[in-house]
Amino acid sequence: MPIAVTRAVSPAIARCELTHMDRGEIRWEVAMDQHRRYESALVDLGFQLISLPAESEYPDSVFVEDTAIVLPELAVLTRPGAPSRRGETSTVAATLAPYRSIHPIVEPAILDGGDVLVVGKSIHVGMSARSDEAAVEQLRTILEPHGYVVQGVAPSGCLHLKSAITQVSEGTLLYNREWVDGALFPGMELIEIDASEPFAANAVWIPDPLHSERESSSDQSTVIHAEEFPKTRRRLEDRGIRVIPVPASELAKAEGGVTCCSLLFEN
Ligand code: CIR
Repeated sequence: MPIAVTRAVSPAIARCELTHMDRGEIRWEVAMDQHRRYESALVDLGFQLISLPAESEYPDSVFVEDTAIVLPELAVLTRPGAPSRRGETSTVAATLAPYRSIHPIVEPAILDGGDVLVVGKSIHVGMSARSDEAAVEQLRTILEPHGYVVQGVAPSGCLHLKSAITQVSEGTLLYNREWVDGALFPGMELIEIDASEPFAANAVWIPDPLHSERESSSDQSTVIHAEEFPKTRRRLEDRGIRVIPVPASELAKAEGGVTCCSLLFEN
């Protein structure tokens, strides 16, 4: 059964890291409610949910994506770029240990999972303020023996690479041309977000066979996407992609998108 690791929203979320946004009021109850609906969407898609308890000492700990990269062969434990987030990884390591061997990124390298876009055996790493060339080197050492090719790409104007571009079907990426150069992803079809929805490039792709347990298997690709972006949603649907919209406005104020809130993998 496919597994989704999530973590409840920290009661300290109001003290989250912010890079490109001004601080607005984040209502914890609303964020929790939206997060539960995100978890329900994953369960409805056939995932076994491992929902970790909230961590009051780590404001950003709901964004579990940043702490690990889980591949079929192993898991990489990150060393988050924000010092306030480094302590988030230990409970994630313990959670993943029954399923994968754990390979940590070590000092002085920094890496946030939100910067790591895995497309088949190609791993694109955003050279953002949160991830660096030293991490790319360490990833190469860990992953090249398993046939992966790791390369750095430079997004601009956004927090992470996956704020700018995510995979939405086997051969298709959804992207914001203002934040990343689509030409860096040759061989992939590209869907542009609607320009009025700059944060809409972040979608959670549910690849087969991950969702085939409960769903009747079909060629149609499925993504979870923030319901606040209807124009981009229409673009996805026009390309035959099935979109499961979830409310994600409250954690967006913490610069979090839908991919940030889970780690998905096959058992
Ligand atoms: C941070 O700045 O680390 C959090 N406030 C937001 C992290 C979002 N994570 C992600 O895009 N993967």
